Formats: sequence, C-alpha cells, structure tokens
Amino acid sequence: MIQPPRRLFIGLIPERPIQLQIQRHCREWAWPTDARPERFGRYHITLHFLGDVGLGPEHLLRRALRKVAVEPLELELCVPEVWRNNVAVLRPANHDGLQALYDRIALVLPATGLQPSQPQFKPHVTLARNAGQATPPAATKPIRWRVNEFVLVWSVLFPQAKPARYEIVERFGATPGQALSPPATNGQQGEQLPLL
Ligand code: 2AM
Repeated sequence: MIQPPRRLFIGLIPERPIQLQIQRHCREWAWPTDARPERFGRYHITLHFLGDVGLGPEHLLRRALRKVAVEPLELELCVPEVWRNNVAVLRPANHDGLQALYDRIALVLPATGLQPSQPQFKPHVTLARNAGQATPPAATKPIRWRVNEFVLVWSVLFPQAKPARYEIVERFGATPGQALSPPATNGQQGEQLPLL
C-alpha cells in the first residue's frame, strides 16, 4: 500500500518530568474559560514545521537528519507570553546552541526538497490557544530542560486518529539513526506519546 503524505514537524519533546513541570507552570496562569490548553504529553518546541510530506521526501529527510550534529543543550523555560494570535507560550531563555541546531537542520532541508517553515525562529512551548485574555504568573520559576535529541514527529489528525496525537517517527541525537521501523502508516504502530 502506498503511504499517503504525513503531516510532519521537527521538534524537541521533553520527557514526562519536564512535561509535568510545564503542566504545573500552567496552573499558575489565569485562563479564560474558553482557552484551549495543550494536552499533557504534547508540550514541545517546534523547530521546523514541514506540513504534508510524501514517502520519498520523508526517506530523504530522515537520511539527512541522521547527519545533523546534536550537542546537548541546557534550556531554561522562563518567559511566559501571550501572543497576538491568542496563543499562550512559555519561551526558553536565549540559547545560541538552540539557534545553531535550528540552523543546522535548516541547512539540510533544501536537499530533501523541503523548505524550512519559519525563517525567523521564535522558540516556544505552546501552552494554550484561544488564550488572548490569559494572564501569566507574576513570577516564573525557570524550568531546566536538558535536551539530548531532536525528533521527527507525525502529527496524526482527526479522523485518522481520535483524539489527534503526535507520533515520534524517529529520534536524532545521542544514539543517531535509532529508527522506529517500519514507519507506521495507519497510526496503529510506532511510538505514541504518553497522554493523560
Ligand atoms: P507550535 O505550537 O509550536 O507553534 C504541530 O502541528 C505543531 O507544528 C503545532 O503545534 C505548531 O507548533 C506547529 N505548526 C502547525 N502549523 C504550522 C505552520 N503552518 N507553520 C509553522 N508551525 C506550525
């Protein structure tokens, strides 16, 4: 069966302890009743959103990403903001290594036929959408997040998945090329993120 294009993004997804700290941080905000919080387990930083990617380009992409050097990063999530598009976010302190990782990935994308999504990288963890009236906490205890890898993620949307979920296609980092193979085609295989 031919694999249909998959909606992919490249990002950083923290493990459960950091997911929990972000969730705790969210409880310190004042939220409007109609805000749509991000679900626990899905907190992430998007590096490059790729949109729908066919099987051929996906294979090229995965091969190219295996060659990207990954140095461990110590991020500090500490800047809560509400953006004009009504998204509430928690941003990391400026980190040259994070920008450098973003840049290194951007360099390999054109050879795969894919274009980097955001020429201006504004790293953030989305906390909630429809949150224009949200009020961030007066003080934020920084969340320290050690990053050892980046991941290629398939965003499986409704009705393919109910509820929609993120599935890690491949991890790139301390153990390069540790693929989950064969790639899941129907949302029933592969690694699923632990959602509550
Ligand atoms: P964000 O919340 O970090 O902004 C998976 O769909 C993720 O990709 C979303 O959570 C969003 O990440 C990002 N994303 C979705 N559509 C996008 C687009 N058109 N351009 C850039 N990023 C997008």
